[in-house]
Amino acid sequence: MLTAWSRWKETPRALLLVAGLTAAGLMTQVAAPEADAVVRTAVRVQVDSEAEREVVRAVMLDLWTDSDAAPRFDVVVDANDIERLREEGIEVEVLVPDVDALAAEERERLASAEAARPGNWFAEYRDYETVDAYLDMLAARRPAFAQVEELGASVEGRRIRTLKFSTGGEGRETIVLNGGQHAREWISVMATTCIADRIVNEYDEDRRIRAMLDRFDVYVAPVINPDGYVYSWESDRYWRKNRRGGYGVDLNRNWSVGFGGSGSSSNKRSQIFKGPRPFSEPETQALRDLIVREKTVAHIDFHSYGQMILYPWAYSKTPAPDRERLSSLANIMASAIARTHGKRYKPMTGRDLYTAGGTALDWSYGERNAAGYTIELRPDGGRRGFVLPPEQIVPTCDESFEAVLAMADTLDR
Ligand code: 0X9
Ligand code: ZN
Repeated sequence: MLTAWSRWKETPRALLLVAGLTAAGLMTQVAAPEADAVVRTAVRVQVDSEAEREVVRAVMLDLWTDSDAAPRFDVVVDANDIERLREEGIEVEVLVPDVDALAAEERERLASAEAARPGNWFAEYRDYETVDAYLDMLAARRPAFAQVEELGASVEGRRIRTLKFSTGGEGRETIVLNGGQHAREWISVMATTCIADRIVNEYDEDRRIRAMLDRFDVYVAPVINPDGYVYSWESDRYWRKNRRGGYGVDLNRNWSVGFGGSGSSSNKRSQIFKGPRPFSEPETQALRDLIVREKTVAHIDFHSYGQMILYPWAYSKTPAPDRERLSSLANIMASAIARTHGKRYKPMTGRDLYTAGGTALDWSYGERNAAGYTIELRPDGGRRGFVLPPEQIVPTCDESFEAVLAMADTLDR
């Protein structure tokens, strides 16, 4: 019997409306951090009018989270501008007094002997080379069903690789999981690598993993943006985009559905620079080609932060034709997460958070009719933002893996 879930692939293609070119949205112009020039402070602002929003935009150095729904969002400003914002009547809560000091503290920790010590690999963040080598180690452990595959190469020529899990069977439906579209969102790299680790190391004991692989091929690609990731380790902890031309393209604005619409920018300096045309970047091409080549029924693009499960559309207010199913699957994942360590991840459409044109989830759904999600991992707030304490890698992996298993189980019905 065909259930709602197994009929997923037969739903007629969504009619895609090109989002109106309202440039107002998220035109963030981001200044490069000048060495030692200013103390950069992450703050949560509460704005009560478009005019106040403009005041914040005018002074902000970086945008950490945005929200159209709530009048609150997290930005980085010069510490000297905080008083000015308050004088304008804007509520300002300091989240990280000195974001560069926080990054320096993390860098020191990573350089310490303790971080280098073998033991639990997931007790600390790992750099690109180490993650890439770990994929080979995982594949070697279970060659019967795990292989490493090269998906392509980045702008600077680094390889973009994925683990492929397949226990056989021709033309299986496929689940694609990726991390690291955004360089600074390190937890997305670690959580996806850890999900792959669980599949390899717990396959024999966990019948839910076996059930998933009996039914689906699963791809896990932890570092879609290797150049940006390396740059965030070596030069600028808060780098988001790829490294095209030194300015970078926001890979999560470079997909073709809603490309160039509201919530993306034509300005190279913007954090949400969309690039010259859809799929202009080898990193988005690599992931797209995998999703197209396989019978992809679900795609989760992991990000941070905010603890949210976002489903289509991100680019438009129009409800997605499969909105009910997308939302019920998001609720199922949120419950699985909550049961793990009690963390609340809020399900909503991408658009409910803020409009974003050219994102991966909209493309996977709109072009491939797959269940497309962005999961924003920990933390929930900006107290440390992208610099999540390493003790939280494993619990974040626990809850993400539960979400993936719950999704696979639901899709199987
Ligand atoms: O803006 C993004 O690309 C994602 N958030 S992040 O803070 N990790 O950069 C969210 C994309 C999903 N879509 C919408 N929120 N509209
Ligand atoms: Zn992101």
